[in-house]
Amino acid sequence: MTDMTGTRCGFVALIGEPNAGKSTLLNRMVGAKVSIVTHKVQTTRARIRGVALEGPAQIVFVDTPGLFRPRRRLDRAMVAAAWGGAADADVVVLLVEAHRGLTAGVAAILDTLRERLAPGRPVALAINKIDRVKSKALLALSAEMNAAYPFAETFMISAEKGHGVDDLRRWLATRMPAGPWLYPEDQIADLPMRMIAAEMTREKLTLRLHQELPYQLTVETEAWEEKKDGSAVIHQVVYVARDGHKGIVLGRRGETIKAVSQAARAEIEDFLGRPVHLFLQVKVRPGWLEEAERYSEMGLDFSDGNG
Ligand SMILES: Nc1nc2c(ncn2[C@@H]2O[C@H](COP(=O)(O)OP(=O)(O)OP(=O)(O)O)[C@@H](O)[C@H]2O)c(=O)[nH]1
Ligand SMILES: [Mg+2]
Repeated sequence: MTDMTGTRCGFVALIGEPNAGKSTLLNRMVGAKVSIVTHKVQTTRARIRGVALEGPAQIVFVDTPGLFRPRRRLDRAMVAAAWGGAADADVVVLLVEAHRGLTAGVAAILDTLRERLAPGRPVALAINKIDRVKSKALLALSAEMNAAYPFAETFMISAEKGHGVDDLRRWLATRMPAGPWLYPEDQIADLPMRMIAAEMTREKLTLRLHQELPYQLTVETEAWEEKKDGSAVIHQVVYVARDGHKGIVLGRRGETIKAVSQAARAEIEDFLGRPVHLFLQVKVRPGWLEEAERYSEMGLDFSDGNG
């Protein structure tokens, strides 16, 4: 048992524009893939907690959906979830892409931070993807960002390669309030396994499908059965909004869904460390983007999508 005197524990919200690298950073901090990552925008849909330890501190990282101007119900619910994560955090880390700099989207986030965040709540700047730019550009961007907002600290990182991530974690640890740890020492995520497994399948679908289609689908774990031999039998449903989408998800002779199923199964097996039998079913459900139950399955608040 760890000596629990002098422990610290708190929440760190990772916010930023879609594709900034928030989920990549969360996984890097936790040391395991608990949040899905793709090269496409709007991958993360809900708040995902990952737990990291740094000396006497337990840091609960909260990955959030990207912040952008929401148009549709799902957009609005995602953006509301992200701001909710920021409001509840002890420290906010704003991720900005080094090669894109202070975009209109980043400026809009800074405006909202000024309006919404409790005074005195520290916000750290993490300039991410530094592997993509020259160091001279980084200094200019850091100066520009710090002129625009009073950041508590600035870090230059590559979430993907790991540069600067340890420094950031150490600094965050010192900012955590004193208090007992919220999670057992060996816990790395706070998301039901059924949902993690559904997210892994959604990642494989997102990577394989083009354009708007990934936005128009959602994956739910319907049944999970533990077998005596230690394996798990998992049934998932892929909900699509249109008949035509079903054919695309299945692919010619079911090739697409088969490949997705194999890739997802491998990843779920890897995460669980035991054999998995994964069964995917595609269902057409035209109104799913307006169904409260689909939102709660994703971990979102349906009413946040109103207005
Ligand atoms: N070159 C480079 N690419 C990175 C880095 N960090 C993340 N990426 C890539 O950026 C893309 C987006 O990463 P995500 O972690 O999914 O971004 P996100 O901010 O969670 O995106 P949303 O969930 O859509 O808001 C992926 O293709 C990552 O591999 C980095 O440090 N360097
Ligand atoms: Mg993400």
